[in-house]
Amino acid sequence: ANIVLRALWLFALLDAGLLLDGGMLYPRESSSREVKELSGLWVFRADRSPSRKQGFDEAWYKQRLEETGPVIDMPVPASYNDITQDPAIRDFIGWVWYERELVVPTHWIRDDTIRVVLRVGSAHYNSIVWVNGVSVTQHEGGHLPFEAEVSDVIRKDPTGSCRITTAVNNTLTLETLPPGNIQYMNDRTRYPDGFFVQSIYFDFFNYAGIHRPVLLYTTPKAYVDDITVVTNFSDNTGLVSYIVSVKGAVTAALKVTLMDKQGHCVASSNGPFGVLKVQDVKLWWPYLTHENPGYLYSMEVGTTYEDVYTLPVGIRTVNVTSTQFLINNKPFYFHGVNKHEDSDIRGKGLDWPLIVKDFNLLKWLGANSFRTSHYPYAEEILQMCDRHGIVVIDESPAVGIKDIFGNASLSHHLIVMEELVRRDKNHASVVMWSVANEPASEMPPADYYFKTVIKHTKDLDPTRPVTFISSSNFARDKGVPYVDVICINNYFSWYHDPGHLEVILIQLNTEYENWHGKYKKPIIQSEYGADAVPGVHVDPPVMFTEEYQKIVLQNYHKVFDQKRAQYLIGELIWNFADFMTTQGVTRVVGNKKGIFTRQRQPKAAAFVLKERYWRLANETGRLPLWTKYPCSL
Ligand code: BDP
Repeated sequence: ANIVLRALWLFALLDAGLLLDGGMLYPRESSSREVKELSGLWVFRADRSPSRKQGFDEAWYKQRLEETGPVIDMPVPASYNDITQDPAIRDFIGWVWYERELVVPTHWIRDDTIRVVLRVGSAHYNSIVWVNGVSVTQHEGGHLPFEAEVSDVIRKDPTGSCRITTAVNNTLTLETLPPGNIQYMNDRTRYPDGFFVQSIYFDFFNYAGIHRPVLLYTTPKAYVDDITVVTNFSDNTGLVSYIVSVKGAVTAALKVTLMDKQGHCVASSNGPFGVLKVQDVKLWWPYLTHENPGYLYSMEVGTTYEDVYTLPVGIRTVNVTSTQFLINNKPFYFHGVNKHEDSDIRGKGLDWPLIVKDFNLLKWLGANSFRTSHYPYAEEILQMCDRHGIVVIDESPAVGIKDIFGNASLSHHLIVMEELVRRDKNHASVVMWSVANEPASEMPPADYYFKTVIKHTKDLDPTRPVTFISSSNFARDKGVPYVDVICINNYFSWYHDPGHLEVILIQLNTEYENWHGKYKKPIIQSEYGADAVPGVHVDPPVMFTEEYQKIVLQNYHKVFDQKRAQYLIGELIWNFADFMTTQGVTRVVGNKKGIFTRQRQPKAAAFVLKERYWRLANETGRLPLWTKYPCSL
């Protein structure tokens, strides 16, 4: 019955009143689609005028940017903040302008059956895009992609020359996600003329710019606009329910083929929705729970008008009980990390060497999961998770929501959840949505606010549990009744009772008993940790040393080991690596709670965690064959 219900839900989606129009499939090349990546050097100019509006007043988008004034080189993707030697660029607030010129292939111009789409993987935060001086799209919020069809605009110039201008503004207000506030300091005896600061309520540097690849891609006029899959299995049979939406054709016959890794067809179907049955299914398993984790099929969707799109599909189920998290009906214990998109020079810019290094470190550590604290990560990272079997708690950018629960914030939050689910719904690795981090949910309006956001998320995707990340106010927390899994952050012996390692056992125990006693839901320790400045040693331990960080972890682990026999279903260290923050008296060149440095070298705590995670994997999972005799252990 469950299977039928899931399939029915999918079909009901066809009619659902979604706020967003259209799909957001990851751009992939196929026999019918070309992709032109625009990564590399762009031209850049920050609008330093006091109003930050000079660019609009002078319509910089109407000409080449270098004709408007001084420009500099800027790599894309990357945050602009750490690229130059100019502190005013590092700390810049307001509009910056990017430009890239290119020539599009002649057949894109001549063949008007080709649809050309411009896509931005993400830009922080508010963006406006022009092509050859014509405004083509606008998007609010970072971390998520947006796109626009630009066929007509580029065809106006038969030479195919194409000038892409993007204005990006990193200003955060009470109605953006994350929220922020601009404060003007008008006391001229204390601050210079025009002085203002951007207040933020989150603990990472507010990097800005074009953070993920910009590209042009093509589709035929009638094209596959969106695909939704929901998977299930019974005994040896895998079930893939799907819906395909095609745009640009009144009727389109569809052929859907599911192929295994060897390229053999294992199931096929016709029509815009259906259920594919896979005999002798190879399920998608997390890393360290199976010899062959992260198994992906390929679902090839083809239309009679000859658009072809291939989606990777992992077949697995997710369920939650009052004490367990089940993947493929087996209890799953999260032993993983919280990350940031953050590194030297690039800031939050997507960087392949960094991504691959981080996955190698996750595997070295024996981590089977991470949370995308505190915003959606690049799709390329989620694709790696699918392939390597790294389980993901996918978080929205709602971090630092204090007393801002008004209608405008709420509507924006709903749209962001919709953009997030639309983008990530087909990733096997994504097993739970997190709607916010540490909201001030003890405030009365938070009840309606979180009830609405969580309900909307469940309507969008009834197949995954939903949570938000709490910060230890169990008695007052208004949103918790609506979540499926309780996720808690706490920093005993750090922010509370600093220096007193001996409080951890009792305080953590009390915390868990309170939460579970009241709500009867499984618990994930979604953050815990301590800052350690690498290379600083004191024994007996004191705060900020590598020794102190180690003992904080070890004391937490004692309680984890008692509670995981009962209802604790996971532990995620804060943080995988050191990361940059706003300057402040508690931050010594950034947050140092990483078990790796920002350059990805291990601190002492990394070895503690590695030993533990491999032990947990041995107890709870099945190690892949190649790890039976790992030379590095
Ligand atoms: C937690 C926040 C996280 C911070 C961490 C810390 O969720 O963003 O970086 O505290 O202070 O409460 O290190």
